[in-house]
Amino acid sequence: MNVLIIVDVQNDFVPGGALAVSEGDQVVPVINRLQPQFDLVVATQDWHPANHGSFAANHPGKRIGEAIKLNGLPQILWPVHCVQNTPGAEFVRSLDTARVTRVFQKGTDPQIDSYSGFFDNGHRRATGLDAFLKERNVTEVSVVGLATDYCVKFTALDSVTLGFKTNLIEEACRGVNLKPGDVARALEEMRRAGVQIVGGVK
Ligand code: VGL
Ligand code: ZN
Repeated sequence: MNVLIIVDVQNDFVPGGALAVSEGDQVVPVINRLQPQFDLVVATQDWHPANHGSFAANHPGKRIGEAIKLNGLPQILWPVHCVQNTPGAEFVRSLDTARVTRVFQKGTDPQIDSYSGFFDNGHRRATGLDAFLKERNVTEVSVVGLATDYCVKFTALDSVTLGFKTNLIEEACRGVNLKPGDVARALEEMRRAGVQIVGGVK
């Protein structure tokens, strides 16, 4: 069994959103076209409470893009984004969700961020995605969505570690590039870890 994991294709991560990824909207038609090739489709959703510790606004005097320690873990400070039950947290309207069998929400604990769809950034709590996939005898995972250098990367890296044959479909991902070259470095890091970087729609 293979699965397509659609990472964080939410309004705040596409142009016009609070943490807009350049060309983030362009992944949507590609992902819609890919979905029928998979036995199973799931999605992750960044789903923060308003008091989340990853928001610069919750750290007086700190700026967006600054690095801090949040409960002992390195944390980049972001604009307020993907707040639970706000339009920015909704999936992009044009994303076809008819075949999405389960949504895994992450980043709900105000004290810790969660880039991966599998675990929080401290690997303390599982989202249930690993168990869900193993119960369904999934052996091969393909990851798409936003953002290549954060949530997509950490989801793919955890997937490899958890024993899944893991592909990243480059054409169906876009990154933040907070620093120039971040996406290229993320792709290299994934490749070194055993993720197959594949071009696009077969
Ligand atoms: C993400 C930064 C903060 C992502 C989520 O989906 O890649 N990036 N929260
Ligand atoms: Zn977030």
